[in-house]
Amino acid sequence: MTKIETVCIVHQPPKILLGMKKVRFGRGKYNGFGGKVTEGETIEQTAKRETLEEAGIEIINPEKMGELLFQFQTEEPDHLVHIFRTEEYKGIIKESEEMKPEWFYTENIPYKQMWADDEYWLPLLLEKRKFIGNFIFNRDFQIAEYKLKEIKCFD
Ligand code: 6U4
Repeated sequence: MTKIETVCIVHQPPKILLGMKKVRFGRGKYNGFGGKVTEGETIEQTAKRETLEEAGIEIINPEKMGELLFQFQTEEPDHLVHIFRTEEYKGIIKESEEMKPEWFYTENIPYKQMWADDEYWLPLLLEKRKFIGNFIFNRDFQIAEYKLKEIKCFD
């Protein structure tokens, strides 16, 4: 069963907001805010809800930039992740039980402490380019194979 999830990157050039994931899947990695799409919710609603829960902020006009399928050579199910970018938000950034938010200059993104795929697609997102792709991870969570392509828009 594929897990359908979101990731949202707050991008206010020259900085981006990431969160250090403190629990469960992806623990110890910096990532955008996000989580599973629940029943009756649109994907954009999930992106908003999860960013509010994890970073305490209300994102304004998030734009979908990517759709990525992550597959594993372990028991981990596939993850289909919808990636959003937003520039504006309301509220005050706050640490949650799941995430510790932190701003980074885009020239200083901590790729070594992120999912291995991020260094492939995050530069595209920062240039406001849209993309689709898939990544296959080995048992050490390194990339065994991948495909990534830029697209003009989502159907
Ligand atoms: P529960 O609800 O307890 O299962 P948890 O296991 O913590 O939650 P969740 O819902 O926070 O997982 O979702 C995992 C998050 O990680 C989602 O925002 C999607 C994101 N993610 C998964 N694989 C990723 C990858 N390869 N690269 C990336 N983000 C990824 O940048």
